[in-house]
Amino acid sequence: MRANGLQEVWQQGRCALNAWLSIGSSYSAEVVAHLPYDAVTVDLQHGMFDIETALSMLQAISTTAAVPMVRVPANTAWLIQKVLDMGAYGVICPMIDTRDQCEAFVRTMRYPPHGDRSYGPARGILYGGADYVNGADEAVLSWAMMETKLALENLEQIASVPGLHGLYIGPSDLSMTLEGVISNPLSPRVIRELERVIQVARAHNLRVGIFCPDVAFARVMVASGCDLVTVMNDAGLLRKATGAIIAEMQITADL
Ligand code: 3PY
Ligand code: MG
Repeated sequence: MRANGLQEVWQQGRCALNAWLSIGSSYSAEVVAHLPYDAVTVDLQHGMFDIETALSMLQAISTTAAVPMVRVPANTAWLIQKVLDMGAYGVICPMIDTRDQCEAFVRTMRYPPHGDRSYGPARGILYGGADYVNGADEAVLSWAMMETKLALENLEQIASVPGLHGLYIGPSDLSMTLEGVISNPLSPRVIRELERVIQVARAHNLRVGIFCPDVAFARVMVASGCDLVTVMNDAGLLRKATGAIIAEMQITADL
């Protein structure tokens, strides 16, 4: 079975760089995945597209070495199993708040006897290889998102669910539920809490990933021991790069 490139990155002691796709286009996904990212995540929660477009985006990503992952919109078994069958090598599940929710998520991700994933691996086999079913439970990463006050209260119980691979921090929802607003830079309370998530992940041998609004914050998160950082999404990067060109051209026009 094809190894998960993220596990290889971590064996080398590196922090992985992940791209985040909110634009529903296989071409856009292909362009991003041809850059030297370690992983590329298709965002079915807040991305502006549906599941069929996600399939073509996963096909585009898998023309490259970047690990294809999906953030699903909810902890919903049929949807999670469909993106697994579509060849996702990692699933990031939002709003995991309790141990029960985390156990249900991990069960959905795994084949019997450890879970209740239904057999029908379709693109899983095309991408992963003929023996996909034997290795999928280990190679395909399950990430529970920690992004609410309630999740923080249940952090230890969630982190100790067997079969879970990682915790993925959502600083925006964390700020919303802790402070009622999103601030940049993040409030000291949010920073304290996300540092606690990193410590608890470490203590339970889990990987930890985080969404970062900019490079400065991502650097701090790498230094804090995160295993995977996402720096902005495709729409944000497009806006930033386009805005920079417009600003430059205005300077030129003023000359
Ligand atoms: C959050 O910050 O809440 C996220 O979901 C980032 O993707
Ligand atoms: Mg969120």
